[in-house]
Amino acid sequence: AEPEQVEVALIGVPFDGGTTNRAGPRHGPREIRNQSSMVRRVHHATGISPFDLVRAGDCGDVPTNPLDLGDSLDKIAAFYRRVREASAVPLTAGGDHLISLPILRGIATDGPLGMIHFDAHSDTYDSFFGTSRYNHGTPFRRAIEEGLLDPKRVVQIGLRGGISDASNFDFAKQAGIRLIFIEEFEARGVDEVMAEARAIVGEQPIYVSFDIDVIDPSFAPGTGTPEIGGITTREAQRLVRLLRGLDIRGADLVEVSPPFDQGGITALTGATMMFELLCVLADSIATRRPASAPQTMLA
Ligand code: NNH
Ligand code: MN
Ligand code: MN
Ligand code: MN
Repeated sequence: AEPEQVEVALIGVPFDGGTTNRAGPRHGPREIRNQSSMVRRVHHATGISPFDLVRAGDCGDVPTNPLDLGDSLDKIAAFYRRVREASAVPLTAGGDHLISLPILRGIATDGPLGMIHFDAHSDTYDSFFGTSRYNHGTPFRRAIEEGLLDPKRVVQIGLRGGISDASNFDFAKQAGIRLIFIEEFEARGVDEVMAEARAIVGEQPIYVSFDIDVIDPSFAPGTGTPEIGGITTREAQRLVRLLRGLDIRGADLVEVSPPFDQGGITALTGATMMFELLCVLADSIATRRPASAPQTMLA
């Protein structure tokens, strides 16, 4: 589909990141698509199909340039600007988490967004892999510096990696991000954590970023930086379902790395979580849409 034809644009960004060309997350969108036929089309929790609520269509992969990081970021941002101009909401399969930066450059055109970010890592390093400022581990530092995110409306949930170099957490805390480490998550539980997250982001527009490595490697081994002691798939589903009602302007599911996957389990987990995100996005769009707008199905 073209972005102009849909309300939810499903998009693949097959991109590995900047410094390394080690093939990994670039294969994520393909394997997530391969698994998506396994994913049920009617939501267990609501009994409603998102495809009955919104026009959602696969807009294909954004072409990137493995040999030129800056060119890749420009191509991604330009594609999402077009999606934004078409008033479609992008739901992205990654790809290295760095892709969230050019996605935000494309869609945060009316001022900074809030964000609910599920991840084992904060991804707020100043640089990673030597000196590069545009790389794996850095997207949300850059997004805050560029005014794409309002850090006081950002919540990170599930953190447990990168403890040996705490500099990224220092930045995140000073910026005003609410960091919820896995120990606090375990102590308080899904519902209480999400009630707080919803209160922090409020009713203003937000972005949702879901790094597959927030889930325990027993359910999602196929990722570049697995961290034990993660959340279960059942907790992940409940977390995403509790986004319902928020004003979500875009979402991504990143860091599925098929070369490290076991029997496609990570791609299945990723495809299922994308379906959960689609259900929430469809509900968000349908409840905000003027009653007169036409609805046609395009699955
Ligand atoms: N592994 C690094 C850390 O310790 C950078 C982040 N890596 C990620 N982020 N996979 O999601 O924080
Ligand atoms: Mn992570
Ligand atoms: Mn990440
Ligand atoms: Mn990651």
